[in-house]
Amino acid sequence: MEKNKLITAEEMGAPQNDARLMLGNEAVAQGAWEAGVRVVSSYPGTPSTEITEALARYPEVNVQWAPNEKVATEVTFGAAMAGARAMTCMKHVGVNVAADPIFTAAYTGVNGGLVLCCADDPAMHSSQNEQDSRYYARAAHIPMLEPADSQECRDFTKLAFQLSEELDTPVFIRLTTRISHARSVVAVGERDEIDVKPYRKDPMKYVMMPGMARKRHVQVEKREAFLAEAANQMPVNVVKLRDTAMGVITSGASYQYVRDALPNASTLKLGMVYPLPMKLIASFASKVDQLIVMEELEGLIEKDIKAAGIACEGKKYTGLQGELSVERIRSAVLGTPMPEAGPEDLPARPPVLCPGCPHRGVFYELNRLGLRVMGDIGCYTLAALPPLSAMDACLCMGASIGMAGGAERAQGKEFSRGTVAVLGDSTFLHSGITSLVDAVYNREAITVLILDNRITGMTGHQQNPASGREIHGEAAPAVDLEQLCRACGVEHVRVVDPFELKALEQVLREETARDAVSVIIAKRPCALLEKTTVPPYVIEGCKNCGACLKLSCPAIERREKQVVINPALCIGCGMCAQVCAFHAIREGRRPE
Ligand SMILES: Cc1ncc(C[n+]2csc(CCOP(=O)(O)OP(=O)(O)O)c2C)c(N)n1
Repeated sequence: MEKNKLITAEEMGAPQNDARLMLGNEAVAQGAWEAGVRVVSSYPGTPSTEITEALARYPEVNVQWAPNEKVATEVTFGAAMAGARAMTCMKHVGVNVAADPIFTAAYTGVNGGLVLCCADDPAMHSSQNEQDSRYYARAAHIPMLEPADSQECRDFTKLAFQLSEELDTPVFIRLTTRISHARSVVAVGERDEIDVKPYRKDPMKYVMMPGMARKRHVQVEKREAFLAEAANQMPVNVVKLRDTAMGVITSGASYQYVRDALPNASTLKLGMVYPLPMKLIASFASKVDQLIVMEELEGLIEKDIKAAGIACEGKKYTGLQGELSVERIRSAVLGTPMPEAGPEDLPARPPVLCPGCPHRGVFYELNRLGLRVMGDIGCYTLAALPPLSAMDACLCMGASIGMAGGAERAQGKEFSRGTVAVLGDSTFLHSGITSLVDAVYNREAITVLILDNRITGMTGHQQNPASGREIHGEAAPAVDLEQLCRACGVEHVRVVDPFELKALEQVLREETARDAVSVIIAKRPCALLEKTTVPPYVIEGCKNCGACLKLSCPAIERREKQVVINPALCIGCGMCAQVCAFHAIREGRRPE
């Protein structure tokens, strides 16, 4: 770790010969490509997914989907240890899954650069919580960079690889939804073809038994102290003195809001949010009359500044929840009234399962049979909403099976006769398998329903190990879910077509009645994956009983007093015809 080797402003910008309008996520991919990344392994998760998808378009990079974030991190760690620049990308909750290898990779360090890109989702646009990944950087003692626009996404990613190799550590890039999914102009450069470094056996560095790990921990502390000092000079942390009556310390998307809301305020924009440049902060604080910290989610930076004995305020203005905005900052700091919210009488438009979604019939039957549903994360979580209303709990990816098992231990086996654990194919492969093994091993009587729609639907159709294709769309070996469940020791495995409601009901009744673990695989491709050739259904002789509306199909509408099928939306799955007691719904005629 030679001090003079740390990055200069010119190096950060690199030679630039082209400018493009890019999503933050695309710019991260561009930066990684320019930095000579060779191996990328990720698990999809909004708002991070497009980074890996964009990287898959660069032929020089070996890009793969992994079954989960832990595997992805281990694969990229292995690649970095073996000398290649490598990167893994995930959403914030993915870091929880990957935390085990991440914490110890901070001890071993790397050979080729290793970048861990995590995208947080303040306001939970598509997440189950608002956790702040900056805590991970602190807890694992890993440096963290936070870009504030697409240009910085590209620049900071290049810098992250450089820092990783210079300092022998993984480096985090932290994004948030507004940085990942906003477009701005990016000056791009050429790819640096960085050679793969030689592989060197070095058990003292890479075998983390207590004796070795204790020595490496000393290195971690030294590295952190060095970087905390170097951070004071790093060009990613930028002071702009304007009116010195007010100074704002901020980073990422919050910086953009601050510039609009408080254009005259002096700013310290932190490009590195861990470790913090405390001397630079102290110097900035000494130049302004009032010091404010504007950060989304937790008040980490504010706490550290206060702990250093520097007076500042932050969370008193904004609280811990949701995204900041120009209006929110103006209102909190300047007392400007918040703009009026939109009209309150607008009808709510909750998201719904697509027309023809194979999950629909499953939840319709689960509701009808009055079964308790231990749910999971995927498109099917939407079935928690009325009228399907078929979910009792949803915690995190893969949790459904464990929750059903725990409930059985609390309530007894009889409880499992009225309970089903439901999860998708990607989620089962992500983190459901081990819980299934647990259920068999501990002689539970739970019923597991795997919704095998041959794709990772929720995050926008990524391939997975059961889909038979890899990230580039090429054929790949497909995990046989039926065989896999049998190999886990499940004796009762049934495969059903979720469009066949009667058969589905029968199988549900039989399998929930068992005294042993059983698995039902509801197998039918996602409605957006395979277009049906069936003509839209029509309603004739409707008795207006509303039974078909309980399917919650967007193609079935009540227009004034009449229930009709919208031919532009109907894909002809025929489930509505099955639930109509009056046989008033039938296949329409193919257009001439
Ligand atoms: C740990 C973690 N990683 C990633 C995600 C993002 N995510 C939400 S659902 C989902 C997968 C859904 O796929 P699948 O289980 O096949 O169900 P589908 O949406 O296709 O019905 C993913 C990757 C997440 N919520 N948590």
